Amino acid sequence: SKYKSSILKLLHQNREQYLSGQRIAEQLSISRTAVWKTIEMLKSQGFQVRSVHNKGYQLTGYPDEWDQDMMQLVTQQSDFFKQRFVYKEVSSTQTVAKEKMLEITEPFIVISEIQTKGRGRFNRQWNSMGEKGLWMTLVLSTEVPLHKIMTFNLFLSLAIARTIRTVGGVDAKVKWPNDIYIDDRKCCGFLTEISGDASAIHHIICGIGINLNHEIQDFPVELQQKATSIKAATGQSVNRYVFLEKLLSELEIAYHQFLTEEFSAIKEEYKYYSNMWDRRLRYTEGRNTIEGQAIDILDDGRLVVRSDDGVIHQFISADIEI
Ligand code: BTX
Repeated sequence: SKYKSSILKLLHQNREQYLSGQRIAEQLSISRTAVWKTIEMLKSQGFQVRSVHNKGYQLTGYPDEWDQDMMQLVTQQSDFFKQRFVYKEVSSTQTVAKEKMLEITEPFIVISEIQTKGRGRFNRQWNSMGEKGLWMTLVLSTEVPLHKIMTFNLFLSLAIARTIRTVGGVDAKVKWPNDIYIDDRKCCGFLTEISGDASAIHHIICGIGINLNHEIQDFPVELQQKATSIKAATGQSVNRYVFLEKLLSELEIAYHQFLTEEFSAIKEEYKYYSNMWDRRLRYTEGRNTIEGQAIDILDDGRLVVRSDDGVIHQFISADIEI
């Protein structure tokens, strides 16, 4: 229906209260019958709309599957990401993004309900179950000097952790260099790939996977001791649209900060929210594995670890077992 997006927008923005049919009709200059019909249609598409006599309508629930119109609405809140592509199923949003990137020069996002070949670093699998999480790739086209890129993940981690804390109401910790943990379990991982030449980066292709509404049993057995979602940690489901809306605004802020500031500007905050201190962990980079304690993060983003034999190591990107 031609009124779906505009009515949805009003209901979504006013979801804390009731909106009378009269007011909706007046604001959009349409008939009350058109309002009523559209609301019936929204309900048939999985939106829950409460209607109370003398008060009006309130949006109380959203469809389980990503809804295209709702997605457009949420992702257009900011005009930073100029284009958005929402799919029901793709192999990986990274792959789709890299194809699109050849023709698009402004920041854009790719989201899919399901990924059949979601992947992590080093071609590891990323479990991307439909309707439970957020599987998204951001493409940022900009000239970034090579030496700066290592700190991108650190700015980004804080933005994601902040979103999980505000929307999920749960303590989210950053795990260097590219995961977010809740209660020592992985809740989010992201993957930053770049394209460019020897002197500068032209595109950042960043894939983010966040577990939102999984029960622990939803994960494959091998992940059930290691993974979590906001819902599994708090018992409360997360409204995926509200989460995405907040995340995009946090990502935009973090990206701007990454471009204009040094890591030292957020270093204290990063260290504060990090889950690596004061514990002995196993660090692997390439063929090299050591056990020891993290002691610092340098201004360029490198992690400093003191191994059990007292030797100091610096990592650019390590796997850390929690
Ligand atoms: P990573 O290599 O650090 O983590 C991958 C490892 O995490 C796996 O080997 C497995 O042990 C564990 N794992 C797999 N799936 C999950 C899950 N859903 N929750 C918790 N742990 C899991 C991290 O790589 C980067 C992941 C990026 C995923 C996004 S989703 C959108 C985009 N598209 C795509 O194909 N990848 C990115």
